[in-house]
Amino acid sequence: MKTIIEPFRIKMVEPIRMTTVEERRGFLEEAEHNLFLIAAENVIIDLLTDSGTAAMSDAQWAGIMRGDESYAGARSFYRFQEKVQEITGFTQVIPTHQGRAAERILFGLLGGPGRVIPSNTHFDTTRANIESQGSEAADLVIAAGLDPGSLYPFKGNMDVGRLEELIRRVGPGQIPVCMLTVTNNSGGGQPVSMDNIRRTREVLNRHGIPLFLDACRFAENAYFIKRRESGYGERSCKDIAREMFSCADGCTMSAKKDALVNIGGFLAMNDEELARRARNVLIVTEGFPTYGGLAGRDLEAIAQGLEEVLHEDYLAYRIRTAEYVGEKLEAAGVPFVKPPGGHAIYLDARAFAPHIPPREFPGQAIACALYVEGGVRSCEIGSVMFGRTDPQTGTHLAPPLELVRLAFPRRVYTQSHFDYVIEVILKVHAGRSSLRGMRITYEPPALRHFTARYGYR
Ligand code: P71
Repeated sequence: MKTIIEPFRIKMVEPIRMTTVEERRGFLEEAEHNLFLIAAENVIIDLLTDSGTAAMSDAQWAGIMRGDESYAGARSFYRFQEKVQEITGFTQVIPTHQGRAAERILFGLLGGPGRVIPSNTHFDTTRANIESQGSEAADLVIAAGLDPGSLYPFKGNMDVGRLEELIRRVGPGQIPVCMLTVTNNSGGGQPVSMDNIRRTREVLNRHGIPLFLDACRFAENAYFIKRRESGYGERSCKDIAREMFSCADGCTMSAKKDALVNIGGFLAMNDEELARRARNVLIVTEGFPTYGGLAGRDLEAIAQGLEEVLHEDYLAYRIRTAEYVGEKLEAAGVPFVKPPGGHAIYLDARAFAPHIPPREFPGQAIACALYVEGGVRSCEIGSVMFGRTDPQTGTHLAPPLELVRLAFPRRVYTQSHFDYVIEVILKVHAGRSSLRGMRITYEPPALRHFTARYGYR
């Protein structure tokens, strides 16, 4: 059959509260145009993030009941550790309450002033954790990864030439670790090819630099490799994922994505000495090494989720969802990052609202309009999230892409929900000439998108 269905039945439902355009205008004003500050109850379709928003399976809920809540050495920890070891091959497994806790521990140990940490593209929390250690976060994605229209199949790839150049310029001694984000979230959820992971590895090997995967969406990346890279079509996604991890020395993981849970993460690696130091930090900030800030039940749910996320029927449905939305937007001439990513559709705000310059946050203006029009909550990934003001000149330094991400919670929304989302996007697109630029009226010192306030120009 050609129709790819949601490969699950629904046995528990959560009602959606409907609101009117007028009500939503009021909610947005109360939130000073920051969608993070809107009560979820006042959102109809919540595509703010795919992080921690998955629906768990019956088997995961059963695991929740089985959770062993012993402080030390809980049975649930051993099940979790075994599953992470099976999929990643890394011997040292350290649970954390979410991805950024793993990042903070890793960069706290390896970062420091003068150090540079390259990646294809660091996500916001990763960049913030690197910069808070006084280190520099360098984004070295290939040129196609910055071209929304390019159909290159692996737009998340690292530019290995630029990586070599960086190593030559700053010296390998200043680069304690190199990251690869799979899939590349800030660049449109685009995958990294196995060939590119290997070539990155080879360059790093020559200079004795370890490679860590930011593995949030490792299963979606594995599925793209299966579908797009020659030689992988007949391999299982689990096998491909194992091969991806086998090229790295460790990983940080937000289990809130491809472990299909609502909270959790881990840091994993082979280096026993580094792991010993990481556990010492963990005990101070997160908890004892067999729970790391999580409940035993959370560890059970992660172990089960890591297994389920690699099921091919699930991944086929997952990737098809973004493709489906992409086909409808393409047909209507709405600009978005092509090909569609694994976990989201990213509208190309520069092309969508070319009359609004980056310093007036075109992505934020579109995100606000999607909310007012249809109660659809999305997330700006552009000048709000990654833009900076030059401290010398006061001019706006725009990131390479101005995007609005509509991220898809896993196993939560059906095809008719997405048909509704498409209708809302098309309506906002039809009225795009009336979108107005915005300005920031308040911003915190770091990660400003979470708490900034806005007004219209
Ligand atoms: C996402 C998030 C979480 C988020 C961020 C900003 C606004 C809303 C929601 C988190 C990631 C990620 C990558 C590649 C590390 C983290 C941190 N993403 N690396 O995409 O995408 O993980 O949230 O568990 O701490 O919405 P954490």
